[in-house]
This record gives sequence, structure tokens and C-alpha cells, in this order.
Amino acid sequence: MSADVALFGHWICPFSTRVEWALHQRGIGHELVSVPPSAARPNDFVIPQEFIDHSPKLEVPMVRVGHEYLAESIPVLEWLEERIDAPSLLPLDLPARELVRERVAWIDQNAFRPMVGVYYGVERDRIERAGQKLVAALDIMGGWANETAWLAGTEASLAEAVAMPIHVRLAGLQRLGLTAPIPSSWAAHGERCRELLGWDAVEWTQEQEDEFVGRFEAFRRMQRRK
Ligand SMILES: N[C@@H](CCC(=O)N[C@@H](CS)C(=O)NCC(=O)O)C(=O)O
Repeated sequence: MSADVALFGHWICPFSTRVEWALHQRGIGHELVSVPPSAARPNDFVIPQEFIDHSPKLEVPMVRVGHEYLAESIPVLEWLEERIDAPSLLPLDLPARELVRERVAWIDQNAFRPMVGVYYGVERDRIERAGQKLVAALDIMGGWANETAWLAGTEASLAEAVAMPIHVRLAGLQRLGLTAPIPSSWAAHGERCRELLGWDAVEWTQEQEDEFVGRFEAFRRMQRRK
């Protein structure tokens, strides 16, 4: 490993998971600096000064490569591709690269948003609607994966990085009210993802899943009392 890489992130943040997975999948050694998002931050947590100094919005993930810093998960994934010479998550062929980028944007828009809507949802019908939108997106993504095994082409790519947090938290989402049946094509893609190098670094333990579910159940109780 040539460059000095650090990820300022946290396991509960799905945007951090994208980057953490890609670093492991590409075999890029890095330091992980745990910065819990405010909703999961213990009262006595001291935010590292380096994070405060370089993060434009005080959001994780933020990455340092050498003396440079960047935040925002998708630009960070692209930046790491440019900056770090390691197995790539972008195909060489330009049209294939464009397909990966198109699908990355599609997943971010059409699957990630409703996914966040499920756990930040408070009213039952809103949670239900977000769940239905998420599952409709998973159905389309599962269809892509059925064709070539992966979300955008014949190899795991940045599209897997962007979608990986959905696999990581699926059981938690189901406990938080995602009731629509998960398409078998999406579940099969999840099984393939579990065989990839990066999986072990981002998979949740039962304790992490319980903490995720517990935090959002508490959030809902608090919102309903308002
Ligand atoms: N668009 C950003 C979103 C990052 C984001 O929303 N991060 C959340 C945690 S999941 C955060 O750090 N929020 C600030 C806070 O809660 O303190 C990305 O793709 O990286």
C-alpha cells in the first residue's frame, strides 16, 4: 500500500459502509477513525479536530489520502479509484464504466432514499409506502443482477459498493416495518455479495442490528410524543 488512507466513518452510517466496503474489497489498507453521527454519538464523545477541520458539513464519511481530504460517499469512491492503485471497482471499457455510473446514481436515488425513509419513517403508512418503493427498486436491481450476476456488468463494481448497505441492514429494516416480500433475485445477489472480500468488514453483528433497531424505535417513540 503506497498512500496513507484514513476513513472517518461509523458502522451505523450507510454512506460510510459504502466506502468501508470498497476499501476492503479493493484491499486498500487504511485507518478507521470512528466518528459516530450526532444521533448515535455518546455525550462524552470528543469529535477529532482533524475531522472538524476538514469536513465541509461535519458528515461521515470523510476520507484522507495523504494530505488531502474528501467527503460525500460517491465522489469519495470515485476519488479512491483515481488516487489508489489497487484492484478497481470500475471496468476499463468506457461504455461499461458509464453503465456502472448510471446505476450508481439510480441506486442512490431510487433505493437508498426509500431505504432511509423506512427507518426514519414514523407513521405506519409512510413506512409502508417507503418499504414498497424500496422493494420495487430491489426488484429492478435484482433483475440486473440476474442478467450478469452483478448490478452493472460481469464483475462486482461501485454499484455493489453503493448498494451494499441495503444488504447489511435488511434484517434491521424488516424489524422496523419493511414488510413487503424481498425479491428472490435480490436475496440471491446478497448471497453472492457475502462471498466477496469486503463483506466481513461491513457485516453487522446481532448487537449492531439490535442497536440500529433500538435507536430508531426510540426515535419513533420520541417523534410520536411531540
Ligand atoms: N450525501 C452524503 C451523506 C452523508 C450523511 O448523511 N452522513 C450522516 C450520517 S449517515 C452524517 O454524518 N450526518 C451528520 C450527523 O449526524 O452528525 C454521502 O453520500 O456521504
